[in-house]
Amino acid sequence: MSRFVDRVVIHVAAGSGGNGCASVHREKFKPLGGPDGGNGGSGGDVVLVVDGNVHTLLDFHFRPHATAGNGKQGQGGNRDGALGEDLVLRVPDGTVVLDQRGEVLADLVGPGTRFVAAQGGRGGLGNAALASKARRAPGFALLGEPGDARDLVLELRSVADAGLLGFPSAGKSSLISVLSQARPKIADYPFTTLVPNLGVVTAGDAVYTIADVPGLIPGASDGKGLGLDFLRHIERCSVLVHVVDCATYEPDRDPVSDIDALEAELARYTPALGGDLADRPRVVVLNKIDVPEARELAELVRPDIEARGLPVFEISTATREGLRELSFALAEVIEADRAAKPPVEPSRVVLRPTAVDDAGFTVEADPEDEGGFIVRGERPERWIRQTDFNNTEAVGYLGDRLARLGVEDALAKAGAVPGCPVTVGDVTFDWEPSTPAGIATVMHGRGSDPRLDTHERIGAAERKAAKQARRTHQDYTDYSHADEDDDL
Ligand SMILES: Nc1nc2c(ncn2[C@@H]2O[C@H](COP(=O)(O)OP(=O)(O)OP(=O)(O)O)[C@@H](O)[C@H]2O)c(=O)[nH]1
Ligand SMILES: [Mg+2]
Repeated sequence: MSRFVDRVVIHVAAGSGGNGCASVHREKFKPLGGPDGGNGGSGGDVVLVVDGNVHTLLDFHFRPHATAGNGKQGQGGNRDGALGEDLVLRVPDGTVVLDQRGEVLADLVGPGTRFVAAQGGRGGLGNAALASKARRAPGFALLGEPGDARDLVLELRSVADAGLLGFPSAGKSSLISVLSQARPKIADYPFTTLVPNLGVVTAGDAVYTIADVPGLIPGASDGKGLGLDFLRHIERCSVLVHVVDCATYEPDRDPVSDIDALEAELARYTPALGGDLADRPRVVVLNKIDVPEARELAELVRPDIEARGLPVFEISTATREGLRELSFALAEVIEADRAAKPPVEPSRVVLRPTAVDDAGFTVEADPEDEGGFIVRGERPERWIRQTDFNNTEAVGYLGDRLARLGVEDALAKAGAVPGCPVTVGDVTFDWEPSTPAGIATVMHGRGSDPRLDTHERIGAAERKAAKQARRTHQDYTDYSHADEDDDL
């Protein structure tokens, strides 16, 4: 028997981006023909996709680690590195993705619905792509970025329209077996059902799904019996069906107190998907009326239950009495609920909750380093990861980017003084606001690969850059925008 697993912790790691390449074109009579280093390929994503043929999270239980492919490095001759391969993980309909703290990141409903669980790192730009008017021959390339890596919790919350609730042995599995093609295990001992079963019911034109969850007993909310965990499988249901055993011999039970006991347990369950089970429509099924005493008891309690405003159906799964009426009545409630809800769009792409890009950054005093500052922000931190700190040109380029974003001004405003430590991501610099780029100390170094035959023209560009540097910061910012590489 295959095992049913409805909660797993998985570790997803996207691929890293490949490094960009710094290369100079060579030909027989033109040995230094300009930058031709290609870009690194982006790392592959780890993507979750709902597959209607997958019904359990069992696979992830055995293989909890998922890693996508790395992007390849760029090469000379303007050859870009290959993209890393995406890793696609197939999950059952109704899989909820949570982070380690229990926050819901995505609710995957409808076959084809996708969720990027870990985004691949960007490939670094090669020096060909980094060349611009002001920087004709960059002697550096950007590094590829690491891919996202995180731990996620996957929880299956079955997508069923009707959920069967009841004490053990009330006949829930028997009911699903006579209403649908599902064949769950049925036996006369309690807790026969250990995992939820789903069945598809056809009533006239209506087709709906019904879920049978393990039986509940008083104290379930304190972990008695199988506890309340399985209730997550009825969270999405349009209607809850109380299946009541009218033929039980247990002395202290009767249909009304059974319903009260289960309602008390239900009230202590908090649905993770929000909403409240209390306002979900309910239907009461009085089962086993093929037993004469049970029929009598059902007749007796029916008015009391109806007085609470609950529709009551007397049935026998053994003789199939009352089933047709019940199945049509459930269809009616479900159809009404479907009509009231916005339609679920299958193949809806669920985006990552954290924005890939935000324009902003913050500067704050470093609590651990007197006089130091920390710059936080998606872009500054990314740029740090892309920088090869062994290459002064690359560091200069980083300085330009940070200055253009306004980091320089913000640091000055926050009270940063020359030489104070500034941390961005996992790198700490000594702040040197002597050039408009601040952190950059090699303002003159950009675009001057000495191997290049165009170096005279570059000398001119260099002089222009130095002139720009003496201008006001505003002018400088405008000038730099010509590069249009903020988002690289
Ligand atoms: N006489 C009679 N017995 C029934 C009827 N429905 C179910 N039973 C019996 O009741 C017992 C329990 O039935 P199940 O369908 O396994 O009950 P359950 O609610 O799924 O029980 P758990 O899975 O343990 O929570 C079995 O022996 C069934 O044959 C009925 O309509 N009439
Ligand atoms: Mg059962």
